[in-house]
Amino acid sequence: MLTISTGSLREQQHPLVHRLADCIESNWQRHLELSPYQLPAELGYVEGRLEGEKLTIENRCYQTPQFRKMHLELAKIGKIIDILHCVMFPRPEYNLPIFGCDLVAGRGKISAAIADLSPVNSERILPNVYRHQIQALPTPKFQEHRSLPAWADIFSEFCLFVRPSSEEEENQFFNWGDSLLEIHCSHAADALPVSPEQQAEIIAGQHYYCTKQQQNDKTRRVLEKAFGPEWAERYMTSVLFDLPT
Ligand code: BLA
Repeated sequence: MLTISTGSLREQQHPLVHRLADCIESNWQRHLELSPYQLPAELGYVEGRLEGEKLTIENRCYQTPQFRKMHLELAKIGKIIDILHCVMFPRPEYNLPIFGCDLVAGRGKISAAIADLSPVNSERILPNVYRHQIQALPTPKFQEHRSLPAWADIFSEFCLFVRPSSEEEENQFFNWGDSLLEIHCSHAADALPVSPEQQAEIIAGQHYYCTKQQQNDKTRRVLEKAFGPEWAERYMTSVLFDLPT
């Protein structure tokens, strides 16, 4: 069994980023058989400068029998911005949604918190077992829901995108993310492979998901400013949202 050693960057980050990073890894360890996933060399730990501030990126990446790539990325820009980015890409042999989560904290306050299980099958609808379990969760209540940009038609009807306004709301987001992971990892652990026709549809669905996520200009801008446009393009297409083969 591969044990995850907890990193150091999260200790300097917003408490919700730190807690959620630990929670994601603990769900992974509890339910799945992890092996290492090799990111392109030199992109595991990256340092750059953005407007005079140091930008640090720390990547953790694993694979399992059900997931081709499970990626947790933590990034810090000086004392100004903390980011948590997480995506679990299933192997196309399984009809499993893509778990995605992004947390952006600016000057100590979370400005964007998003978590979803996004369907990539041809109907673009979550399997019934998922829907029932998500519907049975306590509905989290937030003062400020944020609206999704135009590229974001990939998310499910359960997608939560908020600006938490208190510690209580941060806890609700944390619990929601933990519950999605618990549901997802426990189903994935006993998933059965689908037919080759369905696999082809799932590959197409994952392609669509990745090409849409690559259109997030807010992510791109941060990376471009620190590392230049070519580096940002390579990072977005080979580390954050690489297409399945
Ligand atoms: C928004 N993502 C953002 C924002 C920044 C980043 C700065 C704007 C925050 C705000 O409006 O308050 C930056 N996110 C990053 C960077 C990385 C990152 C630099 O992950 C990585 C190095 N983004 C994802 C995933 C999802 C996602 C997996 O990476 C969802 C599952 C969503 N991020 C997402 C969305 C927005 C966002 C929907 C809002 C975009 C908008 O309002 O235009």
